[in-house]
Amino acid sequence: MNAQTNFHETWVDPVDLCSNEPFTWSQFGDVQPLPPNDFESCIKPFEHVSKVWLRFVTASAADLAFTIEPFNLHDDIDFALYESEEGVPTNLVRCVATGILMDRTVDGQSNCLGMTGLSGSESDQFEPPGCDMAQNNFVNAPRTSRGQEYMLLITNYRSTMGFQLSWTEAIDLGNSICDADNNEADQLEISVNPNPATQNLFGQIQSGKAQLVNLYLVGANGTILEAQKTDLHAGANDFQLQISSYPQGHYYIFLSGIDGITAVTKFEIAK
Ligand SMILES: [Ca+2]
Repeated sequence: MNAQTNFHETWVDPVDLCSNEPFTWSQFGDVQPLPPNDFESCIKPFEHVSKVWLRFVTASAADLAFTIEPFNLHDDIDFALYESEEGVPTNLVRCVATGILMDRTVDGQSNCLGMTGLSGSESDQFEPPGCDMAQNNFVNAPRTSRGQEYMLLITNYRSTMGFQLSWTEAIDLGNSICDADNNEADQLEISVNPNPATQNLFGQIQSGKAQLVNLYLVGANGTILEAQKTDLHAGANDFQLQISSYPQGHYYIFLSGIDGITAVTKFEIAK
């Protein structure tokens, strides 16, 4: 890319959210463009190691409230919410950059790590970088109008582990930007039992098409414990994992399919 490149041209590959189901991003990987200098975002280039852009359209007026929960609960997730038009940000509306101060311990700054989001109980619109006792990870949930498009930049300062975004007020998403993506062939879902498990974990994967996926067993701290490639056929696919050698605790299974489709489930090992 040279200096003459219009940054907008590099922005047209966000992940489109087409429903109000919780959205999971299993692991940051793609290098995505930074926010342009046009906007006084509170997120600066040195403030993160990984990032992803999401895009959505509100189908009706709603309070735009969500939580973003990092899978690694000590991660520092920041975000910037922009109004946008056809994939081009036009107005920065909310920004959260709270994060730990490096000369202090993580334990004393838990109010600046972990879950973040938009909340109706907040009145501030921006949380600057840094951490003091007056700061938290939440800013005001804006009222949105029907048909408004948004782009949401989500960054992770501490790791490439992913997150789950959950809508916490009633909201309908989706319109023409989703028609091409809202395809049954993109279905990928995973469930496991028993939970908690002790010896063997039995799982079922629902896939909208035949595909080769990567399956990861991940510890609560984000460590990948096992990785395997699994050939799925369209429909229900059973699998089994021997988990007796792992200590008691919480674990995740991540699936990463072709086309960037992912699925995740959380379970517990009990002794
Ligand atoms: Ca706040």
